[in-house]
Amino acid sequence: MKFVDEAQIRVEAGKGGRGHVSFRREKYVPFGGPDGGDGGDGGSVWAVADPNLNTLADFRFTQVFRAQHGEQGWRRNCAGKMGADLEVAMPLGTMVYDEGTGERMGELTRKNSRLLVAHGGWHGLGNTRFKSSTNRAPRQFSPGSPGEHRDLRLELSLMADVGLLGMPNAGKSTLLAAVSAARPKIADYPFTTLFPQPGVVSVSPQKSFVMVDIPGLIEGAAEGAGLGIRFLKHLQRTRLLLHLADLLPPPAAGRKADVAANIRKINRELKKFSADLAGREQWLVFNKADLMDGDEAEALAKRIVGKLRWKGRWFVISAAAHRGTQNLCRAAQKWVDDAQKQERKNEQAAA
Ligand SMILES: Nc1nc2c(ncn2[C@@H]2O[C@H](COP(=O)(O)OP(=O)(O)OP(=O)(O)O)[C@@H](O)[C@H]2O)c(=O)[nH]1
Ligand SMILES: [Mg+2]
Repeated sequence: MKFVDEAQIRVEAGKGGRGHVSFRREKYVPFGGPDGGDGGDGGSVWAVADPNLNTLADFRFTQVFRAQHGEQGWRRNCAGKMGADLEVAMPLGTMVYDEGTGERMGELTRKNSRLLVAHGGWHGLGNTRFKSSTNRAPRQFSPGSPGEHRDLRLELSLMADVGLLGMPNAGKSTLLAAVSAARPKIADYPFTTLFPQPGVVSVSPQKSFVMVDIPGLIEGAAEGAGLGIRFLKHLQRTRLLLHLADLLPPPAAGRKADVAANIRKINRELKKFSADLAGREQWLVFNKADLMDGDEAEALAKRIVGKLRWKGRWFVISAAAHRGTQNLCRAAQKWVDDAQKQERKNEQAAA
């Protein structure tokens, strides 16, 4: 399926049903009085988070969503039926904007989050409501009010705890495939991955986190080189970045590849996109260790870390041979859990 992370839709709530005008007509009851019932409220439109979706692609086909109108009132003081609400399923991480005012209406950050995007119209009143001591046979009623209509702009920024970052061919998709049920495309040419893909990493039956794979970055991406940097927005909500680096990259432009320089290049592009993201917790993950002897890979990684004066954590793995991947995921899970705990504490302190 094509990945789409922006969409425009129109939502129309139902209008309220109008009130009814009628009078009791029964045998032996003269001057029966008014008995017109109220209309029903119009249905509202809700945006609802659906964890099974991860793209806004469906909105290319359906763009208008209408909730039901309320029914009109009936005689014998029977109220009209309310219009049914309409729920529009959207992926977790969807931000909803009112296109007319530019106002941000909210975002769907949790499973089952619901956001009212168009309020249904109010019901009209039947003539019974207008009865008074001076007007015993009112013919007034009120029409229902119209439901809200809105043009919405939807923006998706995937909800993931851990983001993968790195040059094309570093093995990002191979890592995601090794540790989750996701099946991203893997190939030995650059820019195999064309859109972000999340996967759930289950470290134990009770513990899991979401990892997102994005297209590779190259020098000049901020200026549009390669696939650009717009996909970095899908890392914005992550708590941890895993920066994958190929330990044995092919020579570039006739010169011996320099892993440390590659890592610096990626981080420069990251900074151009967002200082916030550049400051996020980042671990270096040296991949393709299977192409060397065990000790050699470790020693090479150590030299690169030294050259970079890297203060953060680093790992040596082989995504293809599933070596070191479990250990990496367990460490990532612990980091995510601790970050979550800390966030909850901060929220409590603020409340
Ligand atoms: N030997 C070896 N090859 C690997 C390893 N991990 C990935 N590869 C190979 O490296 C190539 C690129 O892997 P991908 O996972 O597609 O790389 P990527 O980082 O997702 O690349 P893009 O999507 O283009 O950004 C493929 O041919 C993989 O089979 C590894 O641990 N060892
Ligand atoms: Mg890939």
